[in-house]
Amino acid sequence: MNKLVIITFACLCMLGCSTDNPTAKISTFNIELAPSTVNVTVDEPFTITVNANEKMAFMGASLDNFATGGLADLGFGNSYVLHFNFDTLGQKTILVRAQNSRNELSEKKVVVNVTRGNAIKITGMKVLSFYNINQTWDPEYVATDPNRLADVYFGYSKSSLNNYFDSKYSIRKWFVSSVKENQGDLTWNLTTNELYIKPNGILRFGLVDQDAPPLGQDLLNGPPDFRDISFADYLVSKPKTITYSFPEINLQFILSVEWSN
Ligand SMILES: [Ca+2]
Ligand SMILES: [Ca+2]
Repeated sequence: MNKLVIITFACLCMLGCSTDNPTAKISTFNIELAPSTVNVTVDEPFTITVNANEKMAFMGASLDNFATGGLADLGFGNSYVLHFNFDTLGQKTILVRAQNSRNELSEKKVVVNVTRGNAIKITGMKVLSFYNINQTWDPEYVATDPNRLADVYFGYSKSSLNNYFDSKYSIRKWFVSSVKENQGDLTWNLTTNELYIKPNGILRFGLVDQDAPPLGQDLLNGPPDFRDISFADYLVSKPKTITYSFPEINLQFILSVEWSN
């Protein structure tokens, strides 16, 4: 009787074990994410602390399910603080992935909701004048040919985090406009470009004549090939348009803005 029970038990065990790969190991490596907040406003910094149950050999974060970017090896240890800020509105899914020294992965996500707060929205741009406007910027054309005029586009830069691995900020490229060939109307409608910036932020502006890309000529007679503007003088009056003038380089442009309620 005892013999029969033992044999039956052995058969059950073999059946149970046969569905698993006997060489596969179940990973116990695990990370947990601790965000400082999940509700932020435009340009507001926040952190996500990544806590692991063993040392992280590689780690990275992604907003596009790691379609771009990868994992880095920066000596993360068992815990590491990631830094973020956003300037577009809505829900952002931040995926964090880590790997231990045995190539075992753990992945977690945080969903953050970005609201406008008191951010200004830049809705339009009109350039009234710039250095050597109406003059020849493309000398391959004769002086009577409209093609000699500048093919104008502008760029904005603003302060933002260098990357999510540390808390260092720098002035970084933010937006590049379409090109107005041979000056065109020098007017850009930006209402759909989601250009939000904190009222106390600095907006860096550049203006370029596009030649065969990536070549171009600075239209601000630099150096420097940019000008910094702020909204500090307009925080109370909140005008819908602001004219900025830099007479030394014949630069004048009108920014259309929408203030938050
Ligand atoms: Ca040119
Ligand atoms: Ca031209």
